[in-house]
Amino acid sequence: MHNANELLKEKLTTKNYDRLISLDNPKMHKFVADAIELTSPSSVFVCTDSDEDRAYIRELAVKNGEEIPLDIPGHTCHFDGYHDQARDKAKTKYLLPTGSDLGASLNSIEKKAGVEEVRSFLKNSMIGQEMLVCFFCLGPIDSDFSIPCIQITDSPYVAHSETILYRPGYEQFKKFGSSPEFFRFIHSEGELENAVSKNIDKRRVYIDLEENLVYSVNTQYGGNTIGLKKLALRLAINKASKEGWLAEHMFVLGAHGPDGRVTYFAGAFPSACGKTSTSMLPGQTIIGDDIAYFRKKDGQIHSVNVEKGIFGIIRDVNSKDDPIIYEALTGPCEVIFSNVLIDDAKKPNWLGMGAELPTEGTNHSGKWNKGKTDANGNEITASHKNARYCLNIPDLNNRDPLLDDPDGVPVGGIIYGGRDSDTLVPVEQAFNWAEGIIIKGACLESETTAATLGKEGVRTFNLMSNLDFLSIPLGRYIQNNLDFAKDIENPPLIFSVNYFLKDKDGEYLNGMSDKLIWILWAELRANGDVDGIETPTGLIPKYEDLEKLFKEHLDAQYTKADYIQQFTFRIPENLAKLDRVEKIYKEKVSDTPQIVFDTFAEVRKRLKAAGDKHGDYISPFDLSRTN
Ligand code: SPV
Ligand code: MN
Repeated sequence: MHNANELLKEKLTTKNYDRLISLDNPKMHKFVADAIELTSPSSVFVCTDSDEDRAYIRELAVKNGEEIPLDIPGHTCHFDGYHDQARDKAKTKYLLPTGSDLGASLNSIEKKAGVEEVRSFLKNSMIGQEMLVCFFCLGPIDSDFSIPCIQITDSPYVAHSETILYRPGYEQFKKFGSSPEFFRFIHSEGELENAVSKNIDKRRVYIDLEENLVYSVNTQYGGNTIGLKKLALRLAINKASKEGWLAEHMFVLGAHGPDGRVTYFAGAFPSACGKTSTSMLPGQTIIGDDIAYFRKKDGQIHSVNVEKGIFGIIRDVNSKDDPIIYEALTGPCEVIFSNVLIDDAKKPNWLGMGAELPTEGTNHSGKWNKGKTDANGNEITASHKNARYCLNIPDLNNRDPLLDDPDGVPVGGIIYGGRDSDTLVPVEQAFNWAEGIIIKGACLESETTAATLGKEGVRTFNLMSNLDFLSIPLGRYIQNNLDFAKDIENPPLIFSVNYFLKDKDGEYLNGMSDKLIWILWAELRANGDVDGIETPTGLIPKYEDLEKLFKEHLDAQYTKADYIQQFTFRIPENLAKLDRVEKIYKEKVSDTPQIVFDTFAEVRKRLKAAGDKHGDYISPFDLSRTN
């Protein structure tokens, strides 16, 4: 490339050139110039933080057909291609420099070959398109947590989503001058056919950890394209590991205890396992629903939401189970719906919305009518199971007042949850931080969902629900988590929750709203207000505390029979889980810290001793009598 500045001057209008040049950052200029040279856009738009520029992006998405205006002002719908409906794990790879090793669990490609391949797909990919150059900030503005980012994309849908999901970054870039420490994302949807990416076989998401740079091409689905979301999480995990903080796949919630007390919880759940709905629990306040950073401040662990919006799964959002989101989705605020069913009245419809669905309309398969099948003869549902909505948290009436606090919020508890039909009780506190990280976080398993491509319902290991996004060896990641609280006097308590326990007939043992009770019990525990009953793996609630919480918050009678059925400790299932997970660490994770195996051995001993004493299935009342 010849001089970056000259190229920018030549290709950009004066207005856009001035916008770029008034950010005094040569590394960023070089990145933009290289992207222009590579992708050959017909024009370049440099987006500042102004309302006018954001409106330009919004309107462009409609003009180019990537978004369709819906009946309510501010609402639009975007469709991804039929085979581009979820994160593509197989084609998401780390660009691995010669001589480095991320361990067998992480998907990688030799760097030189990978860069060549992805750049060949990006070559001339923006001919005839406008390149959008956008600046955002991960985490609150002007904070120790902030990471400035630049997103280059030819998709106004991607840029529009980011203006909703992230804090603006143009002014941040100005403040932080010529520092080379920022994340870079380049995305092209590639050739389009009916407004969707055509060359799905050439879909790639390649991540360069040395350069803090991610390439994404021939895809539109948000999880593959919205740079600041899961692509940035991968970069952040690597950065955090070097700098001694944590980047997690977690919501952050203000749980409201007695007398106006607010205790903040962060929680990790694999995609489509109740993370967003936990962050939205009635009567509580939301900081974030997907990605959190953690740093230590004044002897406490503090956390921020990396985002300011939600890219949530719309399936089963209805006025009864998710009233706050439902209200936002049916009211006049800015929302991008994706992969839902649009009817003649330009209304969005989705599975589980609590109303009868139309029998025809337009969805991710084009013109749709009930019974339509795809090329493989599978019935196409009205909306895709991974259909989503994208909205601003400030538009929700349950936003927490500390959402944008540059210091974040102090964390009182960490929660790990997954889709588990037969093993873990609904809520349990770990005995201490290390056991929490190892037995709750590092043992997390979940049955797969529609959020990634592939078969659903398969029990899979998902370390802290962050496995899809890890960019460092698994053992190191666990060690970082263990070490993080070492110098903290009273670290947050760690809990597991399980909303998906089933009885022998396959019926769920809990209602959707019960999760509120588990979180409020955790809130009481975090403040020392109630005692727990010891199990081999931690502490579970006493019946009378749950009975009171159910009465007070759900106006429900929680019976002893419910309690026994749900909180019976399952020794064989817990042992089997331990065996499954231990096998993975033994066989696949060569850098597993020894303390993980030692803790497994210790917990296995406790499980066996409890089984010998009480039998395989132990009623919580029997456990409480022993204590
Ligand atoms: C998830 O799948 O965990 C999401 C949506 O939050 S995605 O952007 O696809 O990652
Ligand atoms: Mn997520």
